[in-house]
Formats: sequence, C-alpha cells, structure tokens
Amino acid sequence: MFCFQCEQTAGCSGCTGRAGVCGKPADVAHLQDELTGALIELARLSDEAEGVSESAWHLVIEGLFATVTNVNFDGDALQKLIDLVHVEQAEAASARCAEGVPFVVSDYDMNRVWHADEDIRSLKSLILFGIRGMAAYAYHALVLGYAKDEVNAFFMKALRAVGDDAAAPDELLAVMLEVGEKNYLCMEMLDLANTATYGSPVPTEVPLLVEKGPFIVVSGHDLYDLRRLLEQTEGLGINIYTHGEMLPAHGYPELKKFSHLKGNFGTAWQNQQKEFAGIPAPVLFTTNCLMPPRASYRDRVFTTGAVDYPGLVHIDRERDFSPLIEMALELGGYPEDRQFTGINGGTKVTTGFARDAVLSVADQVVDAVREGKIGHFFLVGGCDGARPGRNYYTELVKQTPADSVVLTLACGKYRFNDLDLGTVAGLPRLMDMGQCNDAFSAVQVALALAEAFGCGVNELPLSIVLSWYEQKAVCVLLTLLYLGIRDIRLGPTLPAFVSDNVLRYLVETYGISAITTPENDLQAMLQG
Ligand code: SF4
Ligand code: SF3
Repeated sequence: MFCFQCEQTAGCSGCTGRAGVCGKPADVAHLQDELTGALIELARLSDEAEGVSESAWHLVIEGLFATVTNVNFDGDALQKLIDLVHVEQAEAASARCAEGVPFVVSDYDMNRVWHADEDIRSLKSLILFGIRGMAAYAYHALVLGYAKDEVNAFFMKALRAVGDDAAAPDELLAVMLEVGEKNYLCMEMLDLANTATYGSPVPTEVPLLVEKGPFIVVSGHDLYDLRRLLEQTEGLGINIYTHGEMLPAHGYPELKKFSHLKGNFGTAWQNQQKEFAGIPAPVLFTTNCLMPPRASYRDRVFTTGAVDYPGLVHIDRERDFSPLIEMALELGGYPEDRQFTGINGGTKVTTGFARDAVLSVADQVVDAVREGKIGHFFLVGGCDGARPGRNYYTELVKQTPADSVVLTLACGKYRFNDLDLGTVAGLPRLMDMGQCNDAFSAVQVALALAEAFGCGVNELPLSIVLSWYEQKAVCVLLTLLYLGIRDIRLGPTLPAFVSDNVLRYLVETYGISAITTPENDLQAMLQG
C-alpha cells in the first residue's frame, strides 16, 4: 500500500506495508485506490457537454468522502461502492458508444500518480485530497437537499485532471487553485444548508457534565444525523452528548431547542480509545474521525453515512437509530452525574460564535479596535491529531496578549477551548466559530472587518495559524489561498505531499510558513 494523505503518515513520508498509522489495512488502502481510479474513469466518461447525471455525482461525492482519513475501513462497503461506480460507468458509456459495442471496465491506475514526477504527484495530490475534503462538505449539504451544479461539475473536472498523464504543472496548478474557489462555493452552500435548516448559531455555553441516566454520544460533522437522533430519542429519558466536531451543534436554535441535548463528552478525537473504554453508553460516528475501536467498547460503536468499519453496526440511509436507543436504555448510563473536564481542567466550553453572532457586534468590535482596546485577532483553527508538537497550539493561545481575540474552528480547539481567557472590550476573548467548514464564517467576518476599516484582509491586525490533519484542511487551506490570504502559519508539520518546488511556490506567492515556537511566532505576528 501507499498512502500519504494525512499528517500522521509514517515517517512524515508515506504509509506502506501492512497498514497505515490510522489503522487502515493494506487491502482497504488498495480498494480506496481502486475506487478513486474508478471515479476518475467515470469522470472521463461523463460528458461535459451533456452535464453530469445526478446519480453519477451522488456517487462521486459518496466515493470521495469514503476515502477521507478515518472514515471508511470496511473493504466490503468500498467494494460495493466500486461496483456501483462500474454500473454508472457502463451507463455513461452507453450514452456515448455506438449500440452493440460492449463496455469494458478499465479503471485508472492510481500508481501512475503515486509514481509520477515529484511535482506532478504533489499537485495531483493537492487536487485529489482537496476534493476528498470538499466531498465531505458537499455530502452534508446534500443530505439537507442542497447541491450546486458548478461544484458537482468541478468534482468531475478535478478527477479528470488527476487522471491526466499528460497534464503540465501549470494546468494542474490552475486546477489546484480552482479547488479553493469551488470549495468556497461548497462551504457557502453548506453554511446556507445548515443555517436555513437549523437557524443561525448563537453563543452557547456547553457543560462537560454527563447527567445520570441513559445517554448516547454522537461524533462527527453531520447535523442531520444529530437532528434525527434527537427526534427519535425525545421523551425517552435518553440524553444526547456531542463529541468532537459535533460540539458546535449546541449553538443552532433548531437543535438546542431539544432539552435532552445536554452537553459535550470527551476531549480530542485521538483520545477516543481511552475515553470510550468505560462509558455505559453507545457512540454514533457520523463522519471522521473514527479510530479502530478497541475490544473493550467496540460493541457500543455504531456508524452511519459514509463511515464504516468491519463488524460494527451501520445505520443505513433511513437513519433508524433503534439499535442505539435500545442499547442506551439497556446500559442505563451513570448512576450519578459525572463531571468531566477538558484537557486544561475546565468544566465547560462555549460555542456558537458563527458569522451572524460575531457580526451582530461588529460595531462594538470596530470601535474597540479604533480605541486601541483590541490590539490583535488570531484565528487558530484546524484539525487535532496525536503527534507531539500540537501543544504548540495550547501554548500559543495561552500566551496571546490580554487585548487580543482568539477565533477558533474545527477540532483543534480541544487543545484550549476549556481555558478561561476572560473578556476584552466586553467580548469573550475566545470565540468558537464552529466546525472546519465554518471557515466560511471566519472568512465572512474577516471580509466584513476589512470593509469596515477600508482595507484588505491582509492589512487587518489578524494572524492565521492553522493545524492540519486530514483532507478537509487541504480544501480549506486552498480556499484561503484562493481568497488571496497571505502569511498563514501551518503545522504541526508540513504535508508529505507538498514537493520542494510546490512549497517554494506557496511560500513565494502566499507567504505560507511552518510554525516554529509559540514565543517566536507570537512576536512575529504581533509585529505584523
Ligand atoms: Fe497513513 Fe494517513 Fe493514509 Fe492512514 S490516512 S494510511 S495514517 S497517510
Ligand atoms: Fe477534525 Fe478529524 Fe480535521 Fe473537521 S474531526 S477537523 S481532524
């Protein structure tokens, strides 16, 4: 196997051998390559002029999402997807070929990408991993009934570029930047889908206390799954706790109205094997990041949507959560309330500072900056992960000056979201804007502030420090570059799939740099 798509890749260069660091076995990695190759062939067969058929782009979104890190470890589920892509290929081919000419399956061989010239491999990887992340966002929008032709057509274009053996670096670079552009549209669509369905998030305090009695823990990004679970558990005496990227759900009016949505359980996703071991409750995974469950709790883990793991119960498209409900009632939860803490010992966190909430106090923010009460904004966002070195983000946030505001999003915030940073100019110093896709919210706030000050985003007293782990971070980073945002700091390590030449281009064009130490970086950022 060969896979180097995430930050924890073996030796910072690539997972090979019998399994990846994430636990993905070699046969599953091969099937993910086969699925990607089949999608590339489907994209080639789909006629650009005729437009992409609905069933084809549904499958493309689902197939790409299934290959995101920590999503699908199930060979049988991946084989089913490959078979479906082949059916779709045959249909696309029959629309093009003369009658009676048999269709022969010939999927693109991904080894041609993995063994290509270093820069070509790098650019194709940025495109492929970017659209994998983007597919996850498109999937969440789609379950709420939102889709965009422009986004769907681009998945096909990008897949064709990955499978184009003759593509020149310049052509690939253009497609790579277009990933950023189309992902912006995709995040905008998901923002609309979420806010139109569940309302605009409002600042909300979330306890880390688990009340006595039956409960269910729900992890991942899919708000639709949470909503269905809340509906199906209403009045049953079962409480619901978010985990990981589901935390921002507490801010949405149409979700927080369920009184049995109680709080958040657990710290960072990579602590799940320890934290799930003893809980008397089932856990539902709606997206990444699922780790191979240990025997001590594997019978209590359920998957749904694009997530799959061999031997675990998968809740199908109808989202009938009865097996979890029965298990929650049977296990009964804790006999007494149990107080948990974040990694810094805090007993509560806050969320819900999405664009509307922040922009509703825009005047206050602008005045505070003009009066010198707020000196700097930091956007510290992105993924968490297991590698040491991520304490950088905790230390950085702890050391930010008292006259600064720290905006955060995605799951990296578990490093510091239980810290009490106090207030500045009557505003909380730490504001959680939501999930990784809510980078859209952060961009809206930055654009609005730039407009209020009559300058560009790069002239604002704003520093962006990102942490990356999986492929959604790739598409979000490409979106920030597409928007012309400069001087982003990236860590904890730079991606293995960025070649020296591509890195040089990113440094020279966008001023991207690797994180160093919290002290050095803070000093540099505050000096502007
Ligand atoms: Fe390795 Fe990451 Fe690929 Fe898993 S997803 S096999 S850890 S590079
Ligand atoms: Fe986290 Fe797995 Fe990336 Fe949505 S949930 S950010 S790592």
